Amino acid sequence: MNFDLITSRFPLDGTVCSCEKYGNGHINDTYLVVCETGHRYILQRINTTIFKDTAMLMGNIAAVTGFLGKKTGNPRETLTLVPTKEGENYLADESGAWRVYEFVEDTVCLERPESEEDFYQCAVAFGHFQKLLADFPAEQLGETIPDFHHTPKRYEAFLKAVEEDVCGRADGVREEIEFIKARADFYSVLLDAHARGELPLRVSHNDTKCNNVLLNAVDRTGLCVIDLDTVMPGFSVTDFGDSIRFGASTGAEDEKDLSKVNFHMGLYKAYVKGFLEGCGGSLPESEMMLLPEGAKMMTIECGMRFLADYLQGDVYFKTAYPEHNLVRFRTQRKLVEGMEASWEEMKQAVRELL
Ligand code: ADP
Ligand code: GN1
Ligand code: MG
Repeated sequence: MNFDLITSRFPLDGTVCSCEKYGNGHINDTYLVVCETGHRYILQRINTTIFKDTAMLMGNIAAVTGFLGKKTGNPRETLTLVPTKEGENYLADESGAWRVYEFVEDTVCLERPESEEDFYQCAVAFGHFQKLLADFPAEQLGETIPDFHHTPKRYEAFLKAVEEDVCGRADGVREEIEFIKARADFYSVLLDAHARGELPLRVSHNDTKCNNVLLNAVDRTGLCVIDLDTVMPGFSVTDFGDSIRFGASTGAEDEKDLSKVNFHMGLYKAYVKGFLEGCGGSLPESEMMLLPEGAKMMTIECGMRFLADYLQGDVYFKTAYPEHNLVRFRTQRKLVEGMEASWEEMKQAVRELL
């Protein structure tokens, strides 16, 4: 990859001194670019296999960051795109599609919350993000990955992967497959609630891991929501749920030792509190009572996506070793079991905080 050539197409602040791999995302290739002036940028090669319509994707991001920038009035509170020298919001060349963001300085980005307070702060940031976008004209947004959190369709895709078994891996994971199949009745509960009018479509983030929010390094308060590739119409409760899936666990998403992975009620409650505060009372009670369903749905959905990818030969998520996606599935299963075991307490926690 000729990084000099790529960076030379953006109006950066001085000569580039270094360009190095950065972060732990599973989808895009992210680099930290440092200029001689000390000015830093995030350079990303967009995964165009997954995000097939780059122009639509970048149109969404430009619209959302422009809207948030005007609303917050603080450049550190939202991502700032750096257009190319030609004024385009991304660069397409033979090595791929590239975009540049201003690096938001003096922040921390956590792979896992280090305390309930950290997690609470992430929740406030994502809840607030939802509130800020409540009056965004949703019809302007394209669906960057159609049916991204349509769990029944994810389940169909999973069953297809089992049936096709292109790598001959299915026999080794029969028990895991059964775990997903045993919960088939659950997968439509959010869409059913939507059909009944209890769960409206909103503008949502759809990938609310805590490493997709930057905390202010000085006081560790939530500052800036990042990774906007999947901002599209969606449900509030799945935004909540994806955070719980990733953050309300005592172990990493790819922890091999399952004794270290447990659903953590204290973290869950801290997140419920922060999310409700961040939303600022903008969401009705009937919708909020589905937060636990959102948490379990995102966890089992992600589990089936990991297992399907394992069966398909690891074609979607970046993996570091052959069983990586299977290991990831198993942590999600453990979390689902934990949620099922404390279901009433999860519901009660929402009731108490409403
Ligand atoms: P992916 O879609 O692959 O997860 P992200 O957009 O989340 O990629 O970026 C990967 C990581 O890079 C983030 O987790 C964060 O640590 C860092 N990052 C991304 N954008 C910025 C930014 N503008 N300022 C500071 N850090 C950033
Ligand atoms: C991917 O891009 P990243 O690493 O934040 C994925 C999410 C999954 C997550 C699992 C576009 O998120 O849906 O929940 O990995 N993003 C996409 O860690 O598929
Ligand atoms: Mg990310």
